[in-house]
Amino acid sequence: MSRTYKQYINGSWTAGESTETFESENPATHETLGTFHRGTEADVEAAVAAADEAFEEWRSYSRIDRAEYLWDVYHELRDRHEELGEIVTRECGKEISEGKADVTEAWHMVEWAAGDARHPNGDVVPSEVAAKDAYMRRKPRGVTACITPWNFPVAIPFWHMAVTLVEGNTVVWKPAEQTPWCGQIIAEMMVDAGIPDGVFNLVQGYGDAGAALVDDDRVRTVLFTGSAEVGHEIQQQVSADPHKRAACEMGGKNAVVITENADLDIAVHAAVMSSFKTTGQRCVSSERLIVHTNVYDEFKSRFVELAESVAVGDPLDEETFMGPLIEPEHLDKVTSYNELARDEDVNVLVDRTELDASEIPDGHEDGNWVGPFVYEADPDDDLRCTSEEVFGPHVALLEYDGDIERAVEIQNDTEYGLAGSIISEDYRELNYYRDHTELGLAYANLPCIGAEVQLPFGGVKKSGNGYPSAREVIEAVTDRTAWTMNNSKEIEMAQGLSADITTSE
Ligand code: UN1
Repeated sequence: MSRTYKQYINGSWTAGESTETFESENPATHETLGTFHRGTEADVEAAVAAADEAFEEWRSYSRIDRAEYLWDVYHELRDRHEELGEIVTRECGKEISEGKADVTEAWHMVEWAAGDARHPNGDVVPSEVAAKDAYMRRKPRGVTACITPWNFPVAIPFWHMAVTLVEGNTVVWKPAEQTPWCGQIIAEMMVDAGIPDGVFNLVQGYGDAGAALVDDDRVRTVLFTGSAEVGHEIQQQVSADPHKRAACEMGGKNAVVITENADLDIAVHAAVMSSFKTTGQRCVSSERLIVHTNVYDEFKSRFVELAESVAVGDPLDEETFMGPLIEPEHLDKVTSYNELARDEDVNVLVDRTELDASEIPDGHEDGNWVGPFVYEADPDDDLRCTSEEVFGPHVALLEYDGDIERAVEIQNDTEYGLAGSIISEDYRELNYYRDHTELGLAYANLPCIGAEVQLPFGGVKKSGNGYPSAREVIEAVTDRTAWTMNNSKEIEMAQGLSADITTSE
């Protein structure tokens, strides 16, 4: 029997205004995991009002006192690692080591944010004038809307919320409608930590609730991680209001470059991880492999062999490499991109769009199953399949001839700029790639997934305008004041500017 869960607004669990509910489904089985009250505009309004009301008091606490609440959450995340990791896997379909890593990444972010509360904060800045002290102070901006995706249903909410709360902002959070159960458990942790009423609010639901949140005048900052389509809409809307700011992290059409100087063991390993981990459903997943002609044939045969055989199946089984896709609509999307690639006349090398019945574990016939789809295409052809983000295990081999400049040209030939990696033993190639790729996250001799929380995370171009994670989120959720104070009884100005007041007398 699945339970019906409430929202958490102004310190209380509430069904909210609507009688409408929605269900969370296990993507591997379609089993119902829970029923959730669907947030309405009125619920968003109540949550924002509560967050606005709670802000003055919350900001008056010291950063260290605010961080104490997060340390409690940190301990609960660690104590419930196994349980919550399994819930992540059951609700979003990632295989179990990924489900657990999601929880680990969450407590790393909480540790970073709460630990940062005791670190020096701000800069002491010199002045030309000896009697002046100058330093930088930060102020919280106020009510922060956090809108998070289903693919990292525990980690990404803490990328958004941990720093935001420590810096003295209040939060209204709308998790993805596909993973409300993870949202519920995180809210329970905040309640267990005793977070003051109104400081943290959970509204469950769909895009209409998210839109109402972005729209509310009292929301000062919007942190969004998700699709480029929604993110760009948010950016446009928010830019029309001078009081608001949005930090958005969106998708990519990421690539791994494999040069003629690559160690092919590393290349094949990194490419399989980059393309198929999380069933290709990371915003940093790779859908393009840019391979030098001298190593192309060997790379291709080794990569294809693994793509033919990687284990797709029950994500709770430790032997599984790829779980299901998140939902039937997404299965349709990935399938249609595989068809589109065929229509665009690429050379298909592996097509596991429809898995064999024997590959699907018993009791999982209804899951959203898909296997790898691998093809080769000409990097000079203007194709939709090699330029649009699919968000699935759909990957193109792009053969190039020439030097690293040519490989980087192909890498940069995309509207996106999130993550990428280069496989090479030649330091000149590595450094050229590092300095000339249009990317927020770049790796050498590694997969292009798996960033750690203490690094900046985010992209350039169509992939993002701000960094709703790690250190950079501080910039998004605070305003700086450059504070200058005079210790002298005289006023002395910098730049040789005269401080004399002359009169006509
Ligand atoms: C995402 O791809 O949506 O770097 C987030 C990584 C993870 C986060 C990915 N730490 O792969």
